[in-house]
Amino acid sequence: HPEYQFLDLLRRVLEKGDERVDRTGVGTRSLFGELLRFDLSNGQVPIMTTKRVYWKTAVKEMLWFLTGGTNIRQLLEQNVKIWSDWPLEKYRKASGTDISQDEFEGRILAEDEFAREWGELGPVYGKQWRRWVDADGREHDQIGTLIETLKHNPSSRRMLFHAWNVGELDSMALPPCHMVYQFHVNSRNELNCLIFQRSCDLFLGSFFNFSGGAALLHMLAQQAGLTPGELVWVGGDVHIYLNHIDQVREQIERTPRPLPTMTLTRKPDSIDGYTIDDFEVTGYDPHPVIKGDVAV
Ligand code: DHF
Ligand code: TMP
Repeated sequence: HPEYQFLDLLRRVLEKGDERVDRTGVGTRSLFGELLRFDLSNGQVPIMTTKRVYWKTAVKEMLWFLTGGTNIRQLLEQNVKIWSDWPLEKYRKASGTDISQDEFEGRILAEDEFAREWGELGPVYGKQWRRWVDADGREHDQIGTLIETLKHNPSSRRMLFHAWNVGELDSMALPPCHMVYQFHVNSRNELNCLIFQRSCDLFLGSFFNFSGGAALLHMLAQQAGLTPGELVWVGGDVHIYLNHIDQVREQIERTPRPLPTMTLTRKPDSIDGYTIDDFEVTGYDPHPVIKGDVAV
């Protein structure tokens, strides 16, 4: 079962991880340089089963990246709250108030001006993927270029998009974690994707990264007239936060259930046409959710 690769990684990080203090002050156990492979060619998707993963939230996040958006308002309109902590922290510091997350999110939704000023994450994923600005001020749509290459020159070794725009890192709320996506088409017309993630929160972020990556692979394959192949995931600093250790111990005791399958119910005219309703996941019967606090 493919999920054992992931559970083994959790176990190794718990047992052998180097314990250190990280940027957030929470502390982690961490290993460096890990690789997981998931085969999507049989319809299965790496939506893990040893705890319930909110895969729709992960797909909505991926769709938001693809719009080129960088403001949390778009996410909140879809009831997605996973990116609120960072603007909230910034607003609390700047205003000196202790506004609740609910109230902050309410104001982002209700007030245009407030959303423009406080909902913005800076030039994060969406901006770099769809509108990377070069030294001459020209914008580059890396996703558009990728799809054209997949269609017309699929043997290329240059099919990738990148979010680590060095000159703009300082204006991002968080520098990109999943920063490079490279693609490959094999002789069976299957589309393979390699995600390079420099930093991975194994208990919270990873599930979203695998699920979102799988959704992206499905959309790109469909747009380019290919079928999904392998999702290869490479992690740099792969860690478990110290306040997630009990949860991870509980999770690794669980027995994986069959992975679900993903299908697209419709073929939109372009990569910009997808909505959450186009994704159908069947056979998802996970173990119960396990909660953990995110380190900000
Ligand atoms: N920082 C840290 N420390 N870890 C992260 O995983 C992380 N991820 C970011 C931004 N910064 C981060 C963006 N992605 C959650 C999941 C993904 C994510 C941010 C947060 C999260 O809190 N997940 C919870 C709740 C899910 C929900 O309420 O929908 C989970 O239990 O999966
Ligand atoms: P860092 O910038 O100091 O590495 O902190 C980013 C944290 O967020 C780190 O724990 C990794 C985690 N993360 C993910 O695991 N997946 C994601 O998609 C994002 C955005 C962050």
